[in-house]
Amino acid sequence: MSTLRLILGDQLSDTITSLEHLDLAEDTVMLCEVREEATYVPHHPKKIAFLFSAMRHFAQDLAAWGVRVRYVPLDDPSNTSSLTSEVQRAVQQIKPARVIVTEPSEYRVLAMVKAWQNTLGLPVEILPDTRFLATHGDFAAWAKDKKQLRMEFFYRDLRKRYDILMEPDGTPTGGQWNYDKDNRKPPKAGMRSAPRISHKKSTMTTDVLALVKARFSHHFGVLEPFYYAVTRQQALKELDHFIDQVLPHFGDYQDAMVAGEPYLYHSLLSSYLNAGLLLPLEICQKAEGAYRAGHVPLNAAEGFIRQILGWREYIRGVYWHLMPDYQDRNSLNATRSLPALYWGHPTQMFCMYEAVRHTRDHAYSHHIQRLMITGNFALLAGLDVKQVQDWYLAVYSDAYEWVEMPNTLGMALYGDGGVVASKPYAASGKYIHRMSNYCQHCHYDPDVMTGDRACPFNALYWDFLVRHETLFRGHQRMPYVLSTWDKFPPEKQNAIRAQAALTLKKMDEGTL
Ligand code: FAD
Ligand code: DLZ
Ligand code: SF4
Repeated sequence: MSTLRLILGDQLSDTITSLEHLDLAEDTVMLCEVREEATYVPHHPKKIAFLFSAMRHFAQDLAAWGVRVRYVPLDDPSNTSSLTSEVQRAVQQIKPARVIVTEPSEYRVLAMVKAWQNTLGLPVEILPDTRFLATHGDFAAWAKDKKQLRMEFFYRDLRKRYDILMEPDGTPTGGQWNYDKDNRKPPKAGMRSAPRISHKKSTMTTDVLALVKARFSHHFGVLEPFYYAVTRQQALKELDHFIDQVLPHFGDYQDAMVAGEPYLYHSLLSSYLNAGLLLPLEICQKAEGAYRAGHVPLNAAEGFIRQILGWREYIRGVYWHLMPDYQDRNSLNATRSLPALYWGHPTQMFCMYEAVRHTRDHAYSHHIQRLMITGNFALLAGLDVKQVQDWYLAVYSDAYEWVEMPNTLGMALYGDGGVVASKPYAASGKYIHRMSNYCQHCHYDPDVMTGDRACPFNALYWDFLVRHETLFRGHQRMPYVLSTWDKFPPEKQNAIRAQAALTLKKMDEGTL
């Protein structure tokens, strides 16, 4: 039966289910670069270039294996600009008997694909995405009857199921499930990022860079230099480099931040993983292999594996379990407009400047910058949850709604009321001072609460807790923090709240 098989931009894996039972004589595999997907939020130019170049290289490989490929570049004059209209156009021209697609990773795109059966007038088969390690059914079965969802227990089940860092007697390797207490070291003086590899640009990538420059230069973010891997072979090189050179230090400095060092010991693998160039199980198995070979300490291997086998799968589980209602949550009623400093408007807050600068230059910042700098600031300032989510979705090369939304709405903004985070990740300047060397470069002082030099995080932290005190006084893990506030004399409380109001005013005016 002649089949049109659609591969979406984040489905670039040769094991993707939509390629199973491919008939080389009858079938056509289709990929399309469309304006609608590149602009529904203004994606970072590096992200668009990465995805388009990776899509083109993937299509080239398929064609080399003898597959009939229909590739629609963005600048093809007949390109109709949306996934739906491109599939429609292909069906009219090729006249297949059916369309096959692996389930899109985002609810929005799944809803689009589900409508095709009616609009196209032919069968549209949606296959499961088997690249993830837990199915939607697995997550739903695990979540059923649980009062509170917690990643740790979901992760332990997956460790057992996939036999990762497990001993033959069923106990976790090293006797513990979790080595986080070893993984929160502040940076050492003079600490630098591990050396990184870069990749030679093919003509295909050079063409894509010219296209992205011509069409999307007005989006926030710097396009060149462009050093991303764009093929599976290159992504595998990134993985091997990380395991050999970087992973040994990953655990210790997972939460550290250093001025001028965007990467430290993080893997930079999320963009490749989320687009399908790498698979989660192969990454976890390589990390475990490095530990078993004595090359990597257990706290680093376990800490890293937990991010992928634990957090990544759990986050996806939450998204699909709670969508579509999840997207409308705003449990703290956060509605203040996103300030211009998120788009690079000058600020005297060095930590925010640094996190936004890394984002602009690399379409990347590491987890603690996302959570404890830009995320923490948005939480404390009460920034609009949708605007903040759109920002995270646009600016990071690894961002797709299924992973961005629970991380932003749930983990960073506590907007899901505590599904992802057991308590808000709210912190004052003290935390940032401890975990980074940012404050020594800053106009503000992390030890000062009020006045011109006061670190904005300090007053905003207390103001946030007090704004939501009714909720937090009834929260299992928050009342002890408010008991400190209760001990402040009224004049100190008033001064802090006045400082917070001034800080928000300056933020809105663009003078913070
Ligand atoms: P490493 O620190 O090296 O971690 C290894 C891998 O673990 C990552 O590549 C990633 O695949 C996985 N991982 C780690 N933490 C998480 C997590 N919380 N959720 C899911 N996977 C995780 N990650 C995305 O992939 N896409 C996003 O759009 C995204 N948005 C985020 C928004 C906010 C507000 C926050 C706080 C976190 C977000 N994350 C997102 C999670 C995390 O910050 C990134 O996965 C990580 O920074 C990617 O860099 P890395 O590959 O160097 O990760
Ligand atoms: C993010 C993105 C971009 C920028 N461009 C395309 C594209 O041109 N074609 C495509 O198939 N996918 C693209 N994507 C990914 C989609 O927006 C979306 O995240 C995936 O289809 C998963 O649902
Ligand atoms: Fe950030 Fe405050 Fe430190 Fe400045 S003093 S870098 S604003 S935490």
